[in-house]
Amino acid sequence: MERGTTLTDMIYVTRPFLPDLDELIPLLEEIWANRILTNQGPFHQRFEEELCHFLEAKHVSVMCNGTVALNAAIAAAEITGEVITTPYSFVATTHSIAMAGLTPLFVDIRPSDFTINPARIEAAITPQTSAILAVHVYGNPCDVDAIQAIANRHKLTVIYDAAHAFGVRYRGKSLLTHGDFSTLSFHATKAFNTFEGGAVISATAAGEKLVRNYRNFGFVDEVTIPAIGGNTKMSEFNAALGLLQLKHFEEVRRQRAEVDRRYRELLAGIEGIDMLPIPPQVEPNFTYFPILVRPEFRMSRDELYEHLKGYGFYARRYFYPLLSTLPMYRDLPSAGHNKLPVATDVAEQILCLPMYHDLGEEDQVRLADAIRADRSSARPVGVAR
Ligand code: T4K
Repeated sequence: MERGTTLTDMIYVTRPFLPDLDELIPLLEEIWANRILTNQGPFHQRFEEELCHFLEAKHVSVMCNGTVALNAAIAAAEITGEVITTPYSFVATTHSIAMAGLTPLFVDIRPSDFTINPARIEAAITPQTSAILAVHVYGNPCDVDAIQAIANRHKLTVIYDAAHAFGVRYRGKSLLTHGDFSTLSFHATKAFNTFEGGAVISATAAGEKLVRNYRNFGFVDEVTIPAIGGNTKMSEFNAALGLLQLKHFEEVRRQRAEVDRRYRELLAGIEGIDMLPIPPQVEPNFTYFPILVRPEFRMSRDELYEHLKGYGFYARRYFYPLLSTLPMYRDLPSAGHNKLPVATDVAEQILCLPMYHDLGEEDQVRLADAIRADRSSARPVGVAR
């Protein structure tokens, strides 16, 4: 049955795009025939080559997920001490700093696009600071020029967590061409998925070499292991799927753009509901559709979240709670919420609405009606309207 035609269907925040199984079978037959399942086999190699082309990047190293991509970039950057970062992200961002034995140093975000505020970075730098880990949150480009200028002045490494930024173009070119490293996630919930997967984009061949050594236990060759590494390789199955998904990406992006356009029309003019504008000179990938539920709206964000569930819409509070409030980070000197007023407010007001390629217009209209409806009028899922 088509999505949207049954009253018992829950609509989740996302639904992955999958190609026809028929398209995948020949690739699986190839894997079955040659029995190379992993360890940087032929599909892995082809996927990296095609990603280099598509992402306009010279050095792409695929990984088994976006979190280990962050781990690999941090290891390759040989960072020490403190890392300036945003508290407004998915938990993997801050955890990757802590897991490397480094200290996160939180800096507030900009109200315009929720990326780290470069005007706050310089004052936060201490003699222990060696890097900036910024996030292109929802695919919104960080202020890459200002960040690079600060990094150059203070000799800091720049890593972009670009988990949300696959295929995003900024000022006519790939957003992933900035910084020393950028990391991607190809998780099922992303605009481009390989079920699980990720990648590190390195600015230099030397950086790429270190990332790739990390990916394979630190091996350089059979008997040379100069550094500590993990096993963060992508399997041949995921790489083959990635090659196939790449063929469909632009069509999926077009479909998502249409869903985004409809939301902007349907939600315009609701008092207390703010949508984030698409930033200038950006070609987005439309992975998320965040709204802010302002105090002027007649329900709180959490009330609206529950209210929408009553209508069968499972929106998500990406990103709440703020990472600086988590038990392992909240005692850090940089974590005080008086130092992070913008991020604190945004985390309290954010709600990401369902966003995926084949979200139907009928469902979007129902969702917009539910946002307009009274709290008392919520109907349990499955009850005929
Ligand atoms: N950096 C940033 C900025 C990130 O946002 C992320 C991940 C990372 C780093 C780390 O990358 P990875 O290591 O994950 O590659 C999800 C994702 O698991 C996570 O990848 C993502 N960010 C984060 C923002 O969201 P959950 O726990 O909210 O996902 P879950 O399982 O509740 O899924 C949401 C909805 O999607 C479900 O209600 C239904 C739908 N769904 C989900 C899955 C997994 C499907 O339809 N099919 C599926 O297979 O974390």
